[in-house]
Amino acid sequence: MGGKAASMAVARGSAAIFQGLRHVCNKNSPKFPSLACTGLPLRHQKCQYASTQGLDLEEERPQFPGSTKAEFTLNMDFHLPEGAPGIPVYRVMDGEGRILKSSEDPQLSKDTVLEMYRKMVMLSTMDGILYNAQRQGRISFYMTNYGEEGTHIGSAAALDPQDMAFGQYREAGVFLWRGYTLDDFMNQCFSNDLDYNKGRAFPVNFGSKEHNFATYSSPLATQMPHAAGAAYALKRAGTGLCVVCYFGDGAASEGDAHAAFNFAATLDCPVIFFCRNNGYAISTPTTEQYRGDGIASRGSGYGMATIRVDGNDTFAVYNVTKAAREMCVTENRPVLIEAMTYRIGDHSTSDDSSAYRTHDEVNHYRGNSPITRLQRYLINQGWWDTEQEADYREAAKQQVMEAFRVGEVRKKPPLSDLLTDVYDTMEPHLVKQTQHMLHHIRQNKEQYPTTDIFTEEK
Ligand SMILES: Cc1ncc(C[n+]2csc(CCOP(=O)(O)OP(=O)(O)O)c2C)c(N)n1
Ligand SMILES: [Mg+2]
Repeated sequence: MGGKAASMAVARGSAAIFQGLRHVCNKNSPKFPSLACTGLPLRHQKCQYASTQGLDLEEERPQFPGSTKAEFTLNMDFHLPEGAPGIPVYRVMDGEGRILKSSEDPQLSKDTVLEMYRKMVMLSTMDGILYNAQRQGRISFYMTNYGEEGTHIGSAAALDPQDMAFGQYREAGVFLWRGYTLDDFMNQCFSNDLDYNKGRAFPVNFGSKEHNFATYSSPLATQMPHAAGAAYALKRAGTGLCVVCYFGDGAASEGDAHAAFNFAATLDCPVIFFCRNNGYAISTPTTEQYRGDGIASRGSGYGMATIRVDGNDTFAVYNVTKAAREMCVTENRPVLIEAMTYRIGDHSTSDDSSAYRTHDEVNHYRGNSPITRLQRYLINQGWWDTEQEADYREAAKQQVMEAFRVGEVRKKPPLSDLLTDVYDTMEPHLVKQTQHMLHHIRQNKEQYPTTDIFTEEK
């Protein structure tokens, strides 16, 4: 008998022994009426009958430190994920903007819902203008948020503005909700002297201390362990605040995502991991990214409370984020939200998505966008009409264009800021690079309209 066959036989033998014990214990013996053997797994049974037979059932409990919940089984059943039902998608409104169950209506005031809607339209308007500005060569890069406005505004509105936010790059609506102004967006995209990043990051790398939003970092998922750490710090400080950490379906494949989930779960960190599952990581569709049921299916593996939500239903996103926040701050535990949505725009201005998906597919989602759905709700309520819609869209365009005009013509940040804030005293290799740079700039001054060339040249 080969080694494998032999071990199978041993396994079958021990299975038979366990089966026997189970069988004996399940007998309702008239001799022992107090017998508590009701078919419960062996480890739950203090079986008098067994003990009279000299059988120590305690011995048969799984004693492995790796799982404190497991029970023995006599059935060799592999857990096949394809056999499990899909994790349901929570929603509040249907596509026509009708509330499906009154108990789920978040009962937001007219003013609040109008503010949410206006911010979503403003975001989309800004996206259109900055996308075209890149096409005209006026900014170097841009990423639109089309289709994901509901995930941004729905979640942001449910949080405390003091909750620390970490993002990936496609969360401009959260900034907008928190009061980051159109000027702030423009200053960053034009890298001018009012940019909070001092011109050191390319467009879309927003961040603001004032708005409790950590600056984006281009390498995917690096924000996730930072978010877990920040949540741990907030817990230790007893602030009653939580952290929200946005990330994409693609970023969830990074090792940092695993590290963040596991740290947050084992250290009981009050962090909401908010996955924007928009169907793509640039050109890679989710069908090629993973074999499990989305990102939500990973939550219980880490021991996290998890929910999946219709990301195009702004009220559903609001409800789950509000409830997740409550769990985070009252129970000190991480929560995973997977918001199902669709990236309507190209990945970025460096992408042409018609190379890997059809116009029909995109148009299907465009017709069911979160903006359309919330607009239908507003119209159903009698709070909005087509005239107000046209007026607001025009006003939004004017506001964005005005901020654009102002931001575009401002000078660049002082070059003296370029190499500061990292080292206390400048490293020799940076001194050398600075000299090279100054030489180059002196020779090409007209190309560098900064507020100073270098401090000595002011
Ligand atoms: C570590 C790392 N690997 C690869 C990239 C290149 N990259 C930038 S965005 C992106 C796709 C991310 O997709 P997803 O997380 O789903 O976010 P989405 O763009 O869909 O919002 C990739 C692969 C990167 N920035 N960092
Ligand atoms: Mg994605």
